Amino acid sequence: MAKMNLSIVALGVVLLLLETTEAQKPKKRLVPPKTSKGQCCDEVRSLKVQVANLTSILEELSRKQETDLINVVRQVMELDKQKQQLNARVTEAESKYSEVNNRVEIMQLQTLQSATQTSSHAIYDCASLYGKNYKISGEYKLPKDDFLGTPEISIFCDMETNGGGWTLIQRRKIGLTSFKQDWKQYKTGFGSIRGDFWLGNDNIYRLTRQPSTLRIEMEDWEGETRYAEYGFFTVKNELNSYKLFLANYSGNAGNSLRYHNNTNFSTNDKDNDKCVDNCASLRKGGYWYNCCTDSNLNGVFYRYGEHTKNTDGITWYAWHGPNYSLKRVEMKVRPMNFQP
Ligand SMILES: [Ca+2]
Repeated sequence: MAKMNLSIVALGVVLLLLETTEAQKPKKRLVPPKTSKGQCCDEVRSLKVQVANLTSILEELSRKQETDLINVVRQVMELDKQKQQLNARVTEAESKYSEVNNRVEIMQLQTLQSATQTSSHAIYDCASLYGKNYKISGEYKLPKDDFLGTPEISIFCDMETNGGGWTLIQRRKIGLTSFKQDWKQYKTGFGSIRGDFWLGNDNIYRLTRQPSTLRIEMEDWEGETRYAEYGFFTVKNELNSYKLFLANYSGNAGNSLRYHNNTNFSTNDKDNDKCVDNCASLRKGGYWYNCCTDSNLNGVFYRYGEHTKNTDGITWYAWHGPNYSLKRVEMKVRPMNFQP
């Protein structure tokens, strides 16, 4: 019995041993994945570290790039500023040069004028100056006219446009000179010959006693330019209210002075228009008003941004209608028979 019992115990031990080995088997199988998982995690960890390093390198690079870019932009801005300063210096030098040049011109002219005062080669306008070989645009002097009793005047000559020889009778470009002036001012002229001015109705009469051409050049706020030319242009004297006569339109701005043909000059203190209203007062400038206007080159100067709000601006209806005030205008005359 005891032997049997022993063998049962032995069998039991064997079985138990077998069971434990069986039980250990799966454990043994678990070992290899356990080690590979460890390797993988290490690899992932090291990759993560590498990625982190690369990311920080990238970040540093992009920061550096940004600073580099900012530096380059700064340098460009600095260079731009220097360029502007140099440009300003060049402009200043140029303007000084042209100023000096102009003074020399005027001195030469005055010498010439005093030398030819008694000769028959009289100087009437920019066209006769051009004929005497003065071919630089700028300010000149006209001697007094004893016959008309008009004094010596400063004139501005355009010696370039379409052959040159043009005497400016009006200019709008700066906008600081008011054109809301009375009869007396429009008669003698006002403003600055290098800036905005009206040459004066007496002087316009003096210039257009010889058969003349009128050229009007205009610029809008978009920088586009147009012109209107009248092959025939003249005004009468003060006794006849500087009545306007013109004909033979050509150009690309449209014929917005035709409506003013055969009309007298009006100012806010002298209503010579063909209307119940006082056009000069309504439109705030002296002009050859009909009833009232198809153009008003002596209207109010409105700056960019406010140039499309009013009807009393510098208008030329055929181009921009009644609500657009032009940026720049020049009115100039020369004899019909001028040969460049
Ligand atoms: Ca009236």
